[in-house]
Amino acid sequence: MQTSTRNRILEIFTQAGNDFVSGQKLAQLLDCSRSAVWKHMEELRKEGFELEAVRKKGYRIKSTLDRVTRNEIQFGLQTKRFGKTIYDQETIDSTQKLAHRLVQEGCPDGTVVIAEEQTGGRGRLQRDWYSPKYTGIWMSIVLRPDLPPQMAPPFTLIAAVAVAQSIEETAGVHPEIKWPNDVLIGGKKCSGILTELQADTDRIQAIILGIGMNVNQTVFPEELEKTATSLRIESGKKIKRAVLVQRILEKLEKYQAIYLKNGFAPLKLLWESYAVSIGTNIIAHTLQGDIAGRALGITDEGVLKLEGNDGRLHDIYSADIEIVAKD
Ligand code: BTX
Repeated sequence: MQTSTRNRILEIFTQAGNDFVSGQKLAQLLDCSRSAVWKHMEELRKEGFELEAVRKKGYRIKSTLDRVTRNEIQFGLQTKRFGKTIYDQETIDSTQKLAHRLVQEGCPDGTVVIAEEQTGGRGRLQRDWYSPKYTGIWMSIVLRPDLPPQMAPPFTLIAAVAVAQSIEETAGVHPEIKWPNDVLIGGKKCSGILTELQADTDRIQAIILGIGMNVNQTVFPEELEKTATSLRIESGKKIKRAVLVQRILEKLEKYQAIYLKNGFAPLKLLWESYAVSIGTNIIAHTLQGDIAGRALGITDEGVLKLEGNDGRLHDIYSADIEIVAKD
């Protein structure tokens, strides 16, 4: 079956929600014969969709598993481009690595690489990212905006907003964003974002947004016990990961469009509503050394403004932020 037909069928069922769609209606919407509809449905069944077919009512797709497969994500996804191409894997070293390769092969804007488990998941500066099987979201999204490289940094902040909002809507807990790339609940990290770039001197080739999120874990290894948390621990609920992925993709598509049209300023307000480190005393651990002071805010370019304890103003482009005290 052609990808466009497949995506169209999934869109029709997404709109129908829990309702049945008759064979006749499908034939009409797809502009094909009833027997072609039947063939398409059989192909979907072979792909692993659980289909209910009831005489005189039609078809309905059931989604029951907590898996982050292409099928589970695309059924219910309300986007135009994001997540229309998905590479799903049971086990992978790092979704970032595969995404980088796909960029070289010319994959489209909004391509997603997702895995049930990563054996070599990584954070910034090649730090390890713990990615156990069937419990979290380990995905990379390829963005291909037509922009110069200096406009890339706000994408980390935009992704953090998309992640925080999706958590709020799905788990009903209030997350906070710690500049630039951590999403916390109650001071503990539940999600991290890794933004990587492939670019020429004047044009972005692709932004590869790596999103890691602890969703249904109930325990963590000793070294992360004090600093990490999951949505399940915080909300007491088991969360369907594919639904979270759908919300993140929908918001990212929307916010990328806003950024391309109006810049970062309108999104900055949204980011600030989740920001935990602004207005507090912090230590910025940068590659050039530590700077202690007060975080004043971020610029329209996503740069952190820090007033050092000696009164000097600093522009921080990249750092690990330690929150010292809240006023
Ligand atoms: P980061 O460098 O800000 O954070 C990494 C640090 O976070 C680690 O050194 C460790 O202390 C802590 N940590 C490791 N794993 C977890 C976890 N599961 N939960 C909470 N804390 C943890 C953050 O980097 C960016 C992480 C991006 C991960 C995604 S997953 C999909 C994609 N593929 C890939 O290899 N990386 C990205």
